[in-house]
Amino acid sequence: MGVTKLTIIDSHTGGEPTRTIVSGGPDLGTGSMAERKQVFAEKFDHFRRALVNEPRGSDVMVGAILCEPADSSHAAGVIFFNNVGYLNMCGHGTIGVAVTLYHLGKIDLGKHILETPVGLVEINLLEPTKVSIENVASFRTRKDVEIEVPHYGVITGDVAWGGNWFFLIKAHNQRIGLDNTTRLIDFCSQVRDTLNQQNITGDNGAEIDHIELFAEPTNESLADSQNFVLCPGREYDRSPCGTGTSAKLACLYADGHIKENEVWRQQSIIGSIFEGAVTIRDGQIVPTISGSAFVNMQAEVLFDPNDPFQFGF
Ligand code: PYC
Repeated sequence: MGVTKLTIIDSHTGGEPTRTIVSGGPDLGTGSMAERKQVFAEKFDHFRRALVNEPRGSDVMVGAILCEPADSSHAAGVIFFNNVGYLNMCGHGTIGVAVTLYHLGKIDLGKHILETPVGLVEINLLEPTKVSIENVASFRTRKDVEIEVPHYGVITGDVAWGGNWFFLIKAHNQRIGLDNTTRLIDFCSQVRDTLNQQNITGDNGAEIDHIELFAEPTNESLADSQNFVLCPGREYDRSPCGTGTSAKLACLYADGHIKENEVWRQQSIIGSIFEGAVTIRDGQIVPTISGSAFVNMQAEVLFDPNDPFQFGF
């Protein structure tokens, strides 16, 4: 019986997993990563479901597919996805992909360019497990937006882009803690639903699909802030979220709370930390995010045509 095989490498970045398809994935053509993301979604969505959804995956899994870059001087192209769809960019995922490429012997320590659906990202592999990424330019589009959230009252937040669209909330009366995630997920989901209902969006009507809450860090000598990030779907980021930290840095810089090259340490709900800073280039805020990732599994995925759930559910 014919069984198709593909190879994946799993890694985690500050506790958040990335499952990278390194061979045997679908042929997405030779266009830009934005075009190939479209092809993936339209023709090969069953690969996404198979890799990150049950029974092989779980709701928390973020997937990545390595592609031949459109420009051969770049290290690779990458498209990120999760249990409900596709991500524009993914900071923890980029750090995971960087250590995966090193593990495969495809890159050396030092700087390399990755192509993503939203533009070029520079990865700097400082050590085999320590990576700094220069993200796409990040910016805030709206400050102090007030929304009335059912059961929770009036909530104020900022709309910002860090490679994905975020609603960032400082005052929320929620306790950030691993024993409180059910309530945090409910609160953030209600915020996201309210933004959708009120047609509060990112640029060009883009859905704000990530909600980010901030609190004091558990230890001020280790971090400047702790966050909770609800990702598209109903799972939360175990890492401090690279695109969320980028959006935060854009807000901090716009408010004059950080200067160029000043380090901001963002702690996740599980205590992992990213360090971030911004530089200003051609008037744009360009964030750099640093963190660690570890490769923790390599596997061959088997598709058995007799298995009714071979492509997940
Ligand atoms: O690190 O940017 C990130 C991210 C987005 C969704 C999950 N992680």
